[in-house]
Parts: sequence; C-alpha cells; structure tokens
Amino acid sequence: GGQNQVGIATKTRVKPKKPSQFKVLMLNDDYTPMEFVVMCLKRFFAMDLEQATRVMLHVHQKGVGVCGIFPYEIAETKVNQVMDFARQNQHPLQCTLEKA
Ligand code: TYC
Repeated sequence: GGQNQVGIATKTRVKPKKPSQFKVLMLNDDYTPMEFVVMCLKRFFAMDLEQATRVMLHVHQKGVGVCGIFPYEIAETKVNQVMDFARQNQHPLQCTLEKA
C-alpha cells in the first residue's frame, strides 16, 4: 500500500500478475481442405510449410491441436483472422481460445 501527497491511500501491487496466456486451438472437420489449413497456419501463425503440415496432420488425426500460445488480445485477433478467412472461402474451419 502507499499514500500520496494529499493523504489519499493508493494501491500498490506487491505481487504483479503476469499477463495470462491463451492457447489458440484449431479444430478438425470433414470438409476444409488440408491445403487451406496449411495456408492458414503459414499466414496467421508464421509457420513454415513443414511446421504447418505437421500441425495440420496432428489436428486431422487427433481432432484438435495448438497453433500457438499468446496474450489474450493477440490470441483473440488470430482466432478472428482464421475464422474470417475460412468464412470468406466458405470453409467450416473452426478456431478457438483456451486459457493456457
Ligand atoms: N479433415 C480435413 C480433411 O480431411 C482436413 C482438416 C485438417 C480440416 C485440420 C480442419 O483443422 C483442420 N480434408
């Protein structure tokens, strides 16, 4: 705690909180082309072809996979970018957030 020059108590955080991190998850579906998922991973998550292919195949086989871990605002932006791009191309691809 603390007190300023006019005697008003002010709050000082003793144990600063780290900004919480969020996983961006890609979900499998039966219709989105594999190449489109790879394109999304390269475009929005800065993966090279090899990484993007590995993540896409993991999602295809397991049903869900992690694209990356980011602070909330960045994670939210990436989810929106993927969902907008999928919608524009009429693919049902789904992407979501989960607290890390
Ligand atoms: N299962 C899709 C297919 O067989 C490919 C796919 C992979 C779709 C990953 C979505 O997040 C996904 N065409």
